[in-house]
Amino acid sequence: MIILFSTLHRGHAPATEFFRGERVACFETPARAEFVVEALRERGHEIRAPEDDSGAVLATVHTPRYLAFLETAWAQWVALDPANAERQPFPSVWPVRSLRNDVEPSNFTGRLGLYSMDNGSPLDGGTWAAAKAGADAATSAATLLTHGARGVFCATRPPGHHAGADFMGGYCFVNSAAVGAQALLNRGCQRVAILDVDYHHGNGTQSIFYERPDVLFVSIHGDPRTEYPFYLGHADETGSGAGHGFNLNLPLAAGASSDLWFEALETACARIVAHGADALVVSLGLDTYADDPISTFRLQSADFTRLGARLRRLALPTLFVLEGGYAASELGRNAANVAEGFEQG
Ligand code: SP5
Ligand code: ZN
Repeated sequence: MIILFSTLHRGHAPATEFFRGERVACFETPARAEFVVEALRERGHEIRAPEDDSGAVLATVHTPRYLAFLETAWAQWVALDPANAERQPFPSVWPVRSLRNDVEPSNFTGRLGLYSMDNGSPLDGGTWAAAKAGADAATSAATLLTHGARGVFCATRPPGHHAGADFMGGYCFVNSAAVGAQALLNRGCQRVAILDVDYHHGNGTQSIFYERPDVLFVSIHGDPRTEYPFYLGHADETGSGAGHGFNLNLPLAAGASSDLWFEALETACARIVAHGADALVVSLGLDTYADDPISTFRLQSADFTRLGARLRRLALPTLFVLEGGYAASELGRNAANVAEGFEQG
């Protein structure tokens, strides 16, 4: 399988996040992508750099004011105080119900909160370049798939599926899976399906396509009643307007077994087949792994091979995008198992 990887991800190195009132080392580390790309290289996959410039597609997935903020956020932060170059900003105030989000504050903290869903996504000097490279990988993968590749794997970070049209969150800034789906449509696909298997619901991806019938969104994830991102991902969210019926959430209770997870995968695959999709985007979170430090599902490494093989049976050009997964040293094996299952499936 062709693997798309950019070293620009290294410039996004979030230092800490909040946990029970303390700051702890951020779970979303540069080492994650390095483990993944090394394991894929060792198993004989071809590693390439992204080629396409995703700029035009990005501008249709995200809002202009959000992209403008993201591109310049670090420079704005450092302009406040040169010492900020050595520390990473966190939002501390958000426009929740009854507060206005239509007027962009000129204050940096005001803007950071406006464009954030949580305080768990620290910005770094290379965040924009890393996230843009992830989107470039997604559009490059779409190009390769529409020229006959059967599967392409974007070994990119930061992840993207929590990022909405105009906000970051959950370690995500740019929604690469959404960019990939839109690029596939732009390159001639009629109907695309996105299957999100990250432990956490892909609220950003769902919201971007919620009113559209051309992109089916299907997600298997921890029940948002108890699991992040808490405020989206329930089974009764089925799409709205023209998109009614084109959103399928399959929440599972925290601690759910692999058997239950693969049962949900069958339901998801049946819905993708019924959609008549001509291409598939997989938001590949590996945080369903039993030893993931922040999640509670119980997939074993061999289950990732089974996942890859099952997806191959859909017989669709398939764009894999790395999302979450925090058992860093085991991510390589689990990612490579998905790719191998898919190729040998
Ligand atoms: C892409 C992705 O997987 N984003 C996940 C963001 C989750 N952010 C909240 C992390 C909460 C960590 N809780 C630690 C519990 C340890 N027992
Ligand atoms: Zn996740």
